[in-house]
Amino acid sequence: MKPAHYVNGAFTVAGTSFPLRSPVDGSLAGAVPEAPRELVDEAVRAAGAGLAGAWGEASVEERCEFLRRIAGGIVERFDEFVDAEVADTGRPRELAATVDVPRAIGNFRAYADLAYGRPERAHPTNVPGWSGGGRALNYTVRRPLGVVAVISPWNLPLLLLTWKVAPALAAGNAVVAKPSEETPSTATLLAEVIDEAGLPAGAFNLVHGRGAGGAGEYLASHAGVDAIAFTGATATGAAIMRAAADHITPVSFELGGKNPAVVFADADLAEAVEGTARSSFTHSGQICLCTERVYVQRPVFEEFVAGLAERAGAWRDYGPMISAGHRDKVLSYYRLAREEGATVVAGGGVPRFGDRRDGGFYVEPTVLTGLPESARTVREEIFGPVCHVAPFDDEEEAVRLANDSPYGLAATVWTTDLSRAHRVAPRVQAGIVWVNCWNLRDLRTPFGGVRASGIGREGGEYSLDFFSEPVNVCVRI
Ligand code: NAD
Ligand code: 6OD
Repeated sequence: MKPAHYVNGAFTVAGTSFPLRSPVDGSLAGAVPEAPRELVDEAVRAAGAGLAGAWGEASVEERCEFLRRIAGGIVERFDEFVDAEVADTGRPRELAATVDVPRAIGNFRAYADLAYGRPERAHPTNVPGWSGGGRALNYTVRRPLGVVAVISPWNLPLLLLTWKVAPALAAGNAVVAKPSEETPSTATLLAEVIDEAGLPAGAFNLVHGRGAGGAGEYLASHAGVDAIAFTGATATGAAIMRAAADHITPVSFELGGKNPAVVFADADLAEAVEGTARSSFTHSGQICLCTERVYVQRPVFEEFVAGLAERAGAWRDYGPMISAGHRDKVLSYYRLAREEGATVVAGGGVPRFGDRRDGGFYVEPTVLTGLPESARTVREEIFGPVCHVAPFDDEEEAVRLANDSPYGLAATVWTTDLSRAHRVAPRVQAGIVWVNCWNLRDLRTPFGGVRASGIGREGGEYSLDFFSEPVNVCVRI
């Protein structure tokens, strides 16, 4: 798959390019075109023209039909999408085939259903007051925001891109997407599928390139962009917010996390160990929802740590870090943890496979203990297959520790005490709290974080709310 831009219904590789490396063995895997400013301008112009033309005139029924066609197009080219996602990220094939690509299909189907079934509101009015009061019918219609920039990360490239593109299109916006420079391939395939689905020119545009100093930064500060939906690092969110400030551009932000898991002594321990291993090591910890802080009630602390260390040691078929740079960042935290006084109970280094993967960007699943809560390793997002486990004594302490973070994206509570689950879960300061499970997703539910983990909520009607604005019409009757 050769990455290409898609602007105003045409593919191009205009501009310079930079090399793409396979995270599996570090080999040269291709080249990513960097969209020059003129091409970003053209994409934004095309999106605006699309809104003024056929795409803007499409009814909600027609838009939803396009979304279903896009879902069908991904189904038809399922294996190509899986291959491309595996090639860019090195993730296990099973993950791409059971999570990433099915979720992309699910995202388009879900928003076709949700947008089509969405009611508008009416308020029959009979009030005294200004202008003599009187009877009126108020009704509220939602109109699209306009040209939406979608800027997405490398960790779940297709899933997170379509999670924004689908509701943005469903609500009637035109999109200019800028995927991560590390993972351009499935975005290009998506553009092909959208082209084959016959969306009017300008409705969807794709520009590749870097973030800071590249196409991403230029797009975020563009006067022609009416809203920005961004998923990525908190520091990048801050930079985008500054760029958006000049034009008062609304933003929806899904940012970083340092997610806690709280394991009570009454939990099904085997389930809690297995669930925590999954939540810390799946996709080598490169999911924003992954657990990096684990708090375990003291009576079961030793047994839990031993169980988790065993699972970490036995963890197989894991993918690499996305890049040499990210591998180095994660390894720098493995070193820092030791300097800060951690006990490394599992992992902590680089695995040796005896095959081409030894040239790749792998790190070992790692379990740490013994650090104070003030340690940088416990406070900063690492985004690798690593967690720190600490003991606690009672419910109050567990809630305090879980909430002692600048972030607040997701949390997991393990307990068999139903009352405790309902007491603790709402007190955890995170946008998503799972009880006795992790990453169990229903696309209608609100998704997002508090504090440094984001602004706003996506998912179901929450996404449709962000990607549209209500207009009230008051008719005297
Ligand atoms: P990143 O912030 O480095 O990059 C994300 C995207 O932003 C890329 O497309 C990049 O090119 C672009 N970008 C970078 N700098 C930019 C700038 N100044 N202006 C405009 N665009 C810019 O993030 P990443 O390394 O790709 O992803 C990992 C991070 O994303 C982690 O912090 C992770 O927690 C977070 N994340 C959060 C969620 C969530 O739902 N909360 C989901 C996935 C990832
Ligand atoms: O499941 C989702 O909808 C979602 N947005 C997941 C985000 C994962 C972050 O890496």
